[in-house]
Amino acid sequence: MTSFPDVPAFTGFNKPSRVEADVQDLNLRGTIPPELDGAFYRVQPEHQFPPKLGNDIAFNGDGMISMFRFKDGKVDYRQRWAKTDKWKLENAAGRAVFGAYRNPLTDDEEVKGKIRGTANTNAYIHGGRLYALKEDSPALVMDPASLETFGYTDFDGKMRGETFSAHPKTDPVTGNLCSFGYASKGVLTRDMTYYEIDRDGNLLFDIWFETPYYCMMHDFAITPDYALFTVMGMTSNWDRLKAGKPHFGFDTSLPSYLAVVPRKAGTSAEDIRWFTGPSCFTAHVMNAFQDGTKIHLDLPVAANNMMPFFPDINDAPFDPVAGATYLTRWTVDMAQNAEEYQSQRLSDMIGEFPRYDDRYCGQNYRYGWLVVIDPSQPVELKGGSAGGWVMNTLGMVDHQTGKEQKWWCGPVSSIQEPCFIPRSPDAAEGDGWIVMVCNRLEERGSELLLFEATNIEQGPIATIDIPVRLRFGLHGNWANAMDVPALEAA
Ligand code: V55
Ligand code: FE
Repeated sequence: MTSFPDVPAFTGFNKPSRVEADVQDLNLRGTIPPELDGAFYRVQPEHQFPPKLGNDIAFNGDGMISMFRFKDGKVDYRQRWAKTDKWKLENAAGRAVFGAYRNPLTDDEEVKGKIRGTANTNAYIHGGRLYALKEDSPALVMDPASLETFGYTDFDGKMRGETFSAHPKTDPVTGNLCSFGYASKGVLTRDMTYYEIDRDGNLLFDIWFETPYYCMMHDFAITPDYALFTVMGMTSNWDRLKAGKPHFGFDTSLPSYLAVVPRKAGTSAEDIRWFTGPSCFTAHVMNAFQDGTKIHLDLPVAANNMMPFFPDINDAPFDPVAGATYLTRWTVDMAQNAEEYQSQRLSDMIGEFPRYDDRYCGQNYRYGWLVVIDPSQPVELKGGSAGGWVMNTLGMVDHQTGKEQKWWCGPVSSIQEPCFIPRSPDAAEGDGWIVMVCNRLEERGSELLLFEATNIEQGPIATIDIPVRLRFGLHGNWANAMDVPALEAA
C-alpha cells in the first residue's frame, strides 16, 4: 500500500507531512524578548505509513516532536519522530503492521506482544529529561537537545504497571514528577497505579487500585496531599475490540466519579475516597488545590461525549451542543461524609486544552488559559479544519476578578494548546508569555505566536513563521535552558 486514504483526516491541511527538520533562526515579525532562553516542545500525531486498516483516527498517529529553541531573540526549530518500538518495527517493514487504536487484535501476527505506544500525546520535561508520552504504554525517553530517541523506560524496573500517563505533573513543592497509569495490568484492565518520581529519575513509590469500571483516564490533578482522578463513561470491553468497533464508546448510563487518593507511600485501595456525580464527559484538568478540608478541581466538563470518533455505545447520534465543554469546579469536603461531589460552572466559554502557570500546580491559582470554540465568529474552513473541532479562540480566565479575555485567530485559522512561559523563575503568577501554534488553513502553513500572558486580547507580540506545516497537535511544554543541561551544552 502506498497511498493514504482520500478522507478529511489525511487530505487538505491534514495531508501527511512526515518531515524531520532543522532550521536555524526562523523568520519572524515582532520581537522575541531577549531574556527568553529555553525551548518549547510539542507533539503531533503523524502516521508514518498509510493506516493498516485503510482509515484511522488522529489519536493513532505516530508521535512527531517539534522543538522551538528560544535564545538571544532568535528561534531555532528542530523536528524528529519519536522512534517508538512500533515506529521502528514499521519503519523496518516499510508499512503499517499495527492496526487500530488500542486494539491489539488488529495487528500483524509477528508484532503480537510488542509495545503498541505511539508517543503522540505529550512532550514533557522533568529532571532535564524529555519524555514523549502516550497513555497506553511506558514513557519514551528522548534527548532534549538532539531529539534522538533513547527508548522506553521502566524506571530501573520499579514501574510495575504497563502504562504511564501522557499528563504527568511536577509538584512545585517537592519537585517530584507525579504520574499514573491505567490499564496497568494490560489492555482493558481496571487496574490503576499512581507513581512519584524524583528529579534524579528514581521512582519513589507506587499505589495500586481499581476503578469502578474501565474508562479513558486521560488526565488527573494533584494537590500537596492528594492525587485526583475522574472516572467517566468513555469505556470499552473485549466485545467492542472483537467486533472491530472504535476502542472507546460513550455510555451515558454510567455515573461519574472523583477519586481522592492520598499521595503517600503505603496508601492502599481502602484509603481512597470515591465521590459520585451524574454522567458527564471529562478529559483534561486545569488545576486543583486544597482549601482547609476542601478540595477544588477545575476542569472542562461536558454534559455528554465530546469525541465524535468514539461514538455513543448505543449509536445515539453525536450531539455537539451536549458535547460542549465548560470550565467547571468540582468540590469535595474531606471533613464531611457526602457521597457526591459538588459542581459549579466557572465560565460560559466553550473551552478545552486548559493550561495555567505550572509553577502553581496543586496550589490556589489565579490565571488559566484554554482553547475556546467561539461559535459567534465566522468560520471559513478553506483548506480544511486542522483538528475537526473549530478551535478559533484563545481564552483566559482570571479566577480572582472573574474577568475573561479572548483573542480570535480569524475565520480561516485554528489554534493549538497554549503554554505559559514565566518571565523569570521567580516572576509573579501570570507574569510572562503564552506560546501557541496557529494554523493558517488556506496558506497551508503554521505560525508560532507569542503573547503577553495576561494581555492576550492585544494579539501576539511576535509571529514566528514555521517552515513546515504542523498538523493537529496535542500537548506541549516550555523548559528553561537552565533546567535542561543538554540544551545548555548543545
Ligand atoms: C486523548 C488523546 C489521546 C488518547 C486518549 O485527549 C485520549 C484525549 C492523543 O491521544 O490516546
Ligand atoms: Fe491530553
